Amino acid sequence: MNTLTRQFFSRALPSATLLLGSAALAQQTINVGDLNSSYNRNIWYMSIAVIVMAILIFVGVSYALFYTVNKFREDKRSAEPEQFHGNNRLETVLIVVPVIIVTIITILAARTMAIVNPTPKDALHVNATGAKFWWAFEYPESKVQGGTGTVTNGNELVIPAGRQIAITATAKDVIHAFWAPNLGGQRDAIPGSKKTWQIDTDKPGVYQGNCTVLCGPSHANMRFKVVALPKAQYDTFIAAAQAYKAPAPVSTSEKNGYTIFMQGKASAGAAACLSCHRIQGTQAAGAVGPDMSFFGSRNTLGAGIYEGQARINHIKPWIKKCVDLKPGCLMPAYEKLSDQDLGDLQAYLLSLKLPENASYWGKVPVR
Ligand code: HEC
Ligand SMILES: [Cu+2]
Repeated sequence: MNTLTRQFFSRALPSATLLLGSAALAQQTINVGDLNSSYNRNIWYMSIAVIVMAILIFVGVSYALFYTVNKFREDKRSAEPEQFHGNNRLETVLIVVPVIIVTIITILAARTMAIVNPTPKDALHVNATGAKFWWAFEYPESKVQGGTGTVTNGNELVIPAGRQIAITATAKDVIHAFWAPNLGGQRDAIPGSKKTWQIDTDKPGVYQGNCTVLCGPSHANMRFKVVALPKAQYDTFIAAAQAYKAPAPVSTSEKNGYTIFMQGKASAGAAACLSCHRIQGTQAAGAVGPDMSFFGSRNTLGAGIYEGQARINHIKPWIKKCVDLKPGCLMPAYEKLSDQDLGDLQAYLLSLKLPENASYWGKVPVR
């Protein structure tokens, strides 16, 4: 058995958990049976009811079968059985019983949908927009202090634990789909359409999400993280994010990175990054690529394909030519920028940090 198969049997199967990731990438498990989410709980309770009914039916039918076979065994009754056509009573039973069963399942399903679908009044609203091959998460209720627009983050969705989150999904280019299995059901993100539904979890932690519609060559690389913080920590995060103004570049390296980001570098044929990326508190307001406002406080690169140290190691190669790291990546290559310039851009981007008490990584366990 190879490692992956062994892991599948030892970890994935017993807990109904699918294994995500490969040797090169950080491993994280996704679990559609995570009962810390009210959505998953409601579906699970309904499934139990249906499974119990199925077991009762199985036992009943098996009993009737064995009873009949035994009762009419040939050695007990050697005479030819009585011949008849039709049995109204039996036929009525065989119609009425399944109708009752199907009606009960229909009522259960309708009830579950009625519980799970309406948006609760006190839900926190988040807009999730899919684009090839990344996610924008925008908090329409959290206006930027003293500026225009609302708090936005790229590829990392921060939510409070213990509260319903109303996700409104849409897409910029083709159909994508939002799914964070531990937190609830999957929904399509369709250009020109807005769909709202709920996710939630009682348990603070970092959860895995993915685009689940084949949207192009990097569909499987269109990942995201959901970081569920305890309420007080979430409040600190969102308040700091509203008040956030990108720190001014300090070192010479950061200053050069800042200049290239805002103005490009004509001698290296480099277009300014600000036309596609936003940094809150600067003139950069592009929305073609992920928001970079707190890039230094994030832990992923390329919509979740690199994490932690691997992420830092891949920032320069990413800027230089991201299609080499991610098939179909729509960010232009910056191959003519010198290694120094790439390092300076990296230094500037990593300096874009939330205040330490408001940063959200490392505060809750990865689930
Ligand atoms: C034409 C638009 C465009 C320009 C110009 C552009 N980018 Fe991007 N950038 C993108 C897109 C689109 C993505 C998302 C690609 C993906 O993940 O598939 C991206 C992603 C990134 C990421 C990864 C973000 C994350 O958290 O995953 C970094 C870092 C980045 N760009 C840096 C830069 C820098 C630095 C420049 C300027 C030198 C720049 N970009 C110029 C469109 C652009
Ligand atoms: Cu997608």
